[in-house]
Amino acid sequence: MQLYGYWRSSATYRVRIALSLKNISYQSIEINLIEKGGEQHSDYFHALNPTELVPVLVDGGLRINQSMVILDYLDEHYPQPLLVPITGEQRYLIRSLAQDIAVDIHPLNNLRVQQFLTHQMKVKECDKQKWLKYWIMEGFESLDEKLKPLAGKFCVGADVTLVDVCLAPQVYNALRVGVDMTKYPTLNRVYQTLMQHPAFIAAQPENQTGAPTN
Ligand SMILES: N[C@@H](CCC(=O)N[C@@H](CS)C(=O)NCC(=O)O)C(=O)O
Repeated sequence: MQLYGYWRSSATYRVRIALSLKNISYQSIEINLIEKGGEQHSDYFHALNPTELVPVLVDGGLRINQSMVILDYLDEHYPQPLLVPITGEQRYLIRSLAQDIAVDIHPLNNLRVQQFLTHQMKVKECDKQKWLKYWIMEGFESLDEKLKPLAGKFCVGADVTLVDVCLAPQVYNALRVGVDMTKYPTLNRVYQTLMQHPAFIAAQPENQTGAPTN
């Protein structure tokens, strides 16, 4: 199994967490999103995913992009531990909370959106930072409210679910742009717990090849 991704990409980070939780061995292939204009735009990567976004998972003859679909694939083929229960109403809740992050928050902060704001819209750096923070804070406010009655040790109860897999990378992004996580006590508490979990530690951006060492 090969994972094409980037150490700082939050969508790749989601997949790394799942691979690590499920103890799946894989080869990590770095696509540097920053240097030389971004390797995601190279002919080599374009042939793999014409959308020019990471991650892409290759397993034998199968090639999947979209991190949430990759996570579905991993849950189906490597069910220990499951990120989404197979039966019961809670699976819909877990999926919708995960999508609150992956579909409604994350895309507004993506690199290509930031690059468009800077180069095409001529938005000043301080206003771009305002944009990044605003959309994360807007999403975190309602997410914190939703998780308050649901959270146990993790986002939904006592076990790690797909919501935690999406939360950790999004909080990582939030901290990078200076969001004050104390405003979101439930998210903050669960994030602190996740950062002690061995599978999450192994998947952290700073623990990947390609990350700066200092
Ligand atoms: N919906 C996609 C989003 C993928 C995505 O946005 N990837 C980012 C990194 S987190 C990327 O490759 N950005 C490159 C760019 O914007 O040029 C997924 O979940 O896989």
